[in-house]
Amino acid sequence: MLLESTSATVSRLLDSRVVSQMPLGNRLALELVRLAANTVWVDYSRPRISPGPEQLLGGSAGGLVVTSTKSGTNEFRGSVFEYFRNDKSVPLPSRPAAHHPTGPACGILKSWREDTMPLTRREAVSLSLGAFSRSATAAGRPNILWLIAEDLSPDLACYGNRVVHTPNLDRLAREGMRFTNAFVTGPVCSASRSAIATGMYQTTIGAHNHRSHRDDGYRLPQGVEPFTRYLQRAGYHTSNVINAAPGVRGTGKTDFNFVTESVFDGKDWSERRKGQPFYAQVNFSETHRPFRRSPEHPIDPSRIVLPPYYPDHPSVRKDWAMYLETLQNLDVKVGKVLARLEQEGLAEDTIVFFFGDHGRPMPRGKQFLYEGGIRIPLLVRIPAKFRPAGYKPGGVSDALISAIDITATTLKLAGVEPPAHMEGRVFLGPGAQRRQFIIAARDRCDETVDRIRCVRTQRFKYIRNFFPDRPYTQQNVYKDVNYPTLAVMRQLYEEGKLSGAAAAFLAPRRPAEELYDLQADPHETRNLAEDPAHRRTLEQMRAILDRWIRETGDQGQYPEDRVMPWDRDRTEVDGWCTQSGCRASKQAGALKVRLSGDKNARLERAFVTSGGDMALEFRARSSGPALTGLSWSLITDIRNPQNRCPIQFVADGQWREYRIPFQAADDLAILTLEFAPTAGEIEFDWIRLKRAGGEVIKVWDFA
Ligand SMILES: [Ca+2]
Ligand SMILES: [Ca+2]
Repeated sequence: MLLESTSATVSRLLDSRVVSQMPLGNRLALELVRLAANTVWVDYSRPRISPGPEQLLGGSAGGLVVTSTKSGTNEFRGSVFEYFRNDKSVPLPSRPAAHHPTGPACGILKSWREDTMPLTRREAVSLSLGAFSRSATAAGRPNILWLIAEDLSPDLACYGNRVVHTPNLDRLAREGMRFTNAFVTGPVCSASRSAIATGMYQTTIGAHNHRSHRDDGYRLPQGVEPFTRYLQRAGYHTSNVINAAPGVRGTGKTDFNFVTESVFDGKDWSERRKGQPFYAQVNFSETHRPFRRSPEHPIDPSRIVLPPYYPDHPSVRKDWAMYLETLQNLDVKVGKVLARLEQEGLAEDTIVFFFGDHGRPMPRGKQFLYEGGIRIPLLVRIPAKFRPAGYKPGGVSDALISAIDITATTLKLAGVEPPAHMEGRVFLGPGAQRRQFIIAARDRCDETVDRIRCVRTQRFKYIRNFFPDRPYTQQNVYKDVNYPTLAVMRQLYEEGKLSGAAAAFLAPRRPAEELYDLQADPHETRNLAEDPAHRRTLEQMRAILDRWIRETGDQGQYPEDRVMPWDRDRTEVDGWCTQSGCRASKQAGALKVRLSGDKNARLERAFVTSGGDMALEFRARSSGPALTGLSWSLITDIRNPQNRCPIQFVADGQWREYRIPFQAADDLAILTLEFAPTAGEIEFDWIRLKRAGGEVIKVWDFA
């Protein structure tokens, strides 16, 4: 309670740089010191009241200013405190006995309330005196349905995209409310979904490294559980729906990065008892790569408006058009699920949430903390009898919302008080809170070790790169053989043809800090971190992040102690990638592939070029395993290549040259060499891609 208004003050400073200083009773001040536990608080306007550790003072002022509120009211009537930290003298925290906060650390979690402020008295009254509380009891409890899309940014027509055709989602937006500033806490499936499932930052619960806990029995911190358990205890039937509607199959995906049981009661709301309210979620696969065409509404690549941080290249336009066509397929399926609700007479009893699990699978999207990675569509349709005051069908809200707030709000709408430790905030109905900022975190994704954090307010985004010596585009096989746009960017960068923000994204290093003014620069292309005019904003954002890291016990500050078994085979040599069953290395001027005998072993290279008659040539040798075939993905069928031809390989240990002619009917995107399931080694001296007329497109000589 006492710490709740920090961000409000920070925000006021950001807005006006005026700080009010009003008297505050000693009791309240001392309580503030006590709550702050290991931190040092200094009275801004009067002599120090901190309990003594002045030796920690010094260095630069963190710039975080705390105003306390008077308990029980929503007015700001406090003194102003300034928080100092000596960056140089505070040692890095040692690894705790457990990887996650338990016991006393949970107390710290409970005190973390800085990201929100209470609504003003008038706002609170207007929301809580609405029809919600009365009708929730009079008309029974609402059913709640989550429609969860993969890898989706707000690229729907109702969010302003003029090329895409999304009538069902647009209708949901008209009948519900559309939120324009919703963000996930992590830009990758398992981290984000673990956070949403618990209402906790993935960094708090140790779920931050992508799929790190699939096989190690990792449990959630004491007291933290999937939010569906609260609904189950309140009498709800919970399901992760598979047969969602005719022709619509939910994936049933959870992708939780922890071990748990009894998250769902079943696989469909039809399994509930008579009269029992339900919570259900449908997980759609569509917008995850590989993309699929939408024959009913083909999208003309020439009409695409590309973000300015991509090169305007025909293949990039085609890749983006495929993403939007896939999104149209998602829209059709969402329409069918909503139609089922109506046919079953449930539409007027069911609150529907639609959102993405993180942003679009494109460079600077998924796995990054730019808007493309963390900003998601969020539509919430509440039937008339459950609508809280202030909720307007067809309305649009630019309130800052974190995906973990969807969790807390769902509980609240179901009449369940979110538990005190939950970091998500209620954003609709009684007890609604307004965020002053959201925080997002990215840690290891697949084989790619990274740590990035961001703070985003309505106007600014602050990004901290903990590994500035590594490129944004360090090796990540998943992205390198799935994103043709990334392949195009790599190729153009190599040729010196990339400029501006696109070139910065491919650079060998990155800045330690980034600051963007999203009002002036919504695509985050002008880093203001070094701009003296924004020095104070930078310091304030830094301080917010520092405090969040400390208070939530951000687990990303501790290195991981093992390599995930499924990441070991992800290797890359000059862009030639392996994922399972083999490893690539460069030795004596050759690419050497060591095969384990796995039947899925492949060597893949993303290379984007216009289609036509061409040939892959290579010089190779092996005294055991054989190459069996070449397949080539076009930009329209990535990961589902329709084209393959066999290779007559001679495994006699001698160097031999091979030539495999093939025809690419559209832009070539990925070349895949397939191996027989035999353990051993194959070496490639060089590989060449040529046009049928003899023009050499690309040579890899592994020098
Ligand atoms: Ca996803
Ligand atoms: Ca060579």
